[in-house]
Amino acid sequence: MPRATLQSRNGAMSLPPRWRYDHRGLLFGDGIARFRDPAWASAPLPPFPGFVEQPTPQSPLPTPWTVRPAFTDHGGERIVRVEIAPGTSLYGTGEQAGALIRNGTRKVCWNTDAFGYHDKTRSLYQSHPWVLAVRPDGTAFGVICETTWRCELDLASSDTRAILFRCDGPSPAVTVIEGASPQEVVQRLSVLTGTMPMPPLWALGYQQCRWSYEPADRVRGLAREFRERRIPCDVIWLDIDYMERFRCFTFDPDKFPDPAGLNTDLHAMGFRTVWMIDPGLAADPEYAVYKEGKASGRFVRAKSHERVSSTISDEMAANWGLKWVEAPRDGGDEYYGRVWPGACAFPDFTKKSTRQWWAGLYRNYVATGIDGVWNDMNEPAVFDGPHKTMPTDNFHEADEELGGPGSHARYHNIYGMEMVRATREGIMAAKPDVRPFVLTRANFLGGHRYAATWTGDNQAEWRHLRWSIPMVLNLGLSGQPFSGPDIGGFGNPSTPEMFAVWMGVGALLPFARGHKIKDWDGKPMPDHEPWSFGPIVEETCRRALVRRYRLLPYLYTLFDEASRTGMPICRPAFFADPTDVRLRSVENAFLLGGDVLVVCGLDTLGDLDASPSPMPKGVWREFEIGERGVGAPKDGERDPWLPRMYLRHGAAIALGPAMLHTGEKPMDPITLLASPDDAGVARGTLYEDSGDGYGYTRGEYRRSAFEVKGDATTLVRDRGGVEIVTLA
Ligand code: MIG
Repeated sequence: MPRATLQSRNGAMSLPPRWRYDHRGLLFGDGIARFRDPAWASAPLPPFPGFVEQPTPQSPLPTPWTVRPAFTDHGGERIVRVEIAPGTSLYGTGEQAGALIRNGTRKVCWNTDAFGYHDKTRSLYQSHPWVLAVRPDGTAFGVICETTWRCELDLASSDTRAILFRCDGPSPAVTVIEGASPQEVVQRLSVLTGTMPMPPLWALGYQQCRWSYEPADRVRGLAREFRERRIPCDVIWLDIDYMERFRCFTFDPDKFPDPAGLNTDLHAMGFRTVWMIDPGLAADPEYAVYKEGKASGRFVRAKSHERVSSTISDEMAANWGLKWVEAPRDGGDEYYGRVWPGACAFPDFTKKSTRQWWAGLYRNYVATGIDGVWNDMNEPAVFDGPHKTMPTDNFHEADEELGGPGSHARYHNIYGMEMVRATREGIMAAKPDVRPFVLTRANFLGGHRYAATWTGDNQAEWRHLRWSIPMVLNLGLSGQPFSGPDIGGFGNPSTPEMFAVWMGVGALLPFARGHKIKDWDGKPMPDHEPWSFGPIVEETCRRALVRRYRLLPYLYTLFDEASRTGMPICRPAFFADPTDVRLRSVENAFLLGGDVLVVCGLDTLGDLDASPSPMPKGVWREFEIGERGVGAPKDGERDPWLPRMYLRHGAAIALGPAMLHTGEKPMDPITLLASPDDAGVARGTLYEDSGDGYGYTRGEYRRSAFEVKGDATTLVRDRGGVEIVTLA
């Protein structure tokens, strides 16, 4: 029985709590067990929306089973404590700035529009009540605190021998995942939370964004400039200013009089387009979408004091000091919050019928040739709301599938996830033959099933550039493999050097998009395109993107793996050897898949004082990828701004030709880059399909495990050649 004291949210210390253990625990699959507070055992367990489906118990716990959460109540919160052995390294916790290793940090799961965030910011845009723990011996476990309510992940308690969760709302069930390695735990997490569906190949290309490219002719000019300068790019993004007075699903008649024509022109140049849609709908009786929504009662309701909570009796609520207010099913008025268009109403995405209505709005919209959708501000961000969001006593009509009618306090953290779920369904219904692409700012554990993400409004500062890597890594360790930062930094002007270095790093992260804020210091922000900083930076950007495009066959293979197994695309260096504790906090280097190690020079990351990070054991051979040549870099030929790349001993990866966009030509010929092991053999995998559509679900793909030995390979392809380059 742990004797540590507990600190409550206001910092007060109290007597050692009385911890309760679930001595039953139930096994839900290989290494997956669920526990409940025995004092809550008679309360119905609400569904947990992070899961694909609510798991069913398979058997009692096997013995031995070491990780057993303890439960208590304290200061009106439900507290879960999971003991950790000394030397345990903690990761996950979703989206948070700062160090890769999360020991000593606190995070509050409460989706927040966190403009200007930094490493002390407790709540960013997404919530993942999930901690991954890697023991000193390299075995691992993970803990899911099954709540959608506000929840603090306290890894900095005076009780440092424990992971603590402090939750609002009813006592959560807690799922523990055991594994022989962190890789196994992360893959088992995806058994519960699902995997990312395969995106279209074009979404792996470089993407150019800014707030906002306008009017339409500027967008055309931007597209032409990419092609004229021969800088690879697949996607151009349209931020809010394309809308008519910020009304979603409309186009400004002066600036964007012919969106279909614009999309056609961009498609002809080999570009795809992604356009923004926000959740807030102008509460303007003349605005058709709002009128329709109001008439059919689609919106979140404002406060009412009656409770309709069905899961907890009044007696239990009083016993455990619960303090929330629930609104009646039929009660209250439409809630209005101020966002871009002024007063807005917000669709209640917790209802299937509302999601279907919302999905239907995309039909005419994407018929203009829009390829992907960007859902922003879906925490939801509300300019005049408490803590920049809705009041917690707003009311959602939520279906039973999510837990039934309840307060915003209960559904806040999944608002964004339920929105992108609807958006994805809408695009799929409108374009049944292509794979949807949705980018979201807010999300929740499991939300990678619906949308990719970016790390929100970062700043053009060296520390933000450095945080890009651990943020993407911890999102990957929390189930979201498809993420990246705003390359160049969203706020503040970038320096030329910072921009070049950021492009080099960003080009090797799963989602690669340059983006920039509209104004700065009351003045319009200067452009931040790859050529905006003169020819030297432009050449570095081109080299960075040539690397990415030639790596696409390997990268696409990693997306295939992530979509089947839940393995992240970018992985922390310690995945190379989880028993090597020296690697636990390496964050200027990361693994791209299992075979490529990317090392960013600390000097290039602006961190001159840090000491160099250790390399994983074994032979890692450096390589460079140029427009034509591939192989070991020669001294004096390296671009000092770009990260170095190393290939694992015994690995072979598939590279494609240089191209300006993914649809320019087939991936021919394939170049196999090999780093032979002591027996002279290198092994790899290549996944190939048509790059879009659903043929791959009907067997129209090829996944080849191949070998390279000398100048021979077992890789078979129908067309195009196979060239072999061996690193000696
Ligand atoms: O209040 O649409 O994070 O990427 O450019 C700002 C304008 C709203 C926030 C997003 C940012 C986007 C911006 N949006």
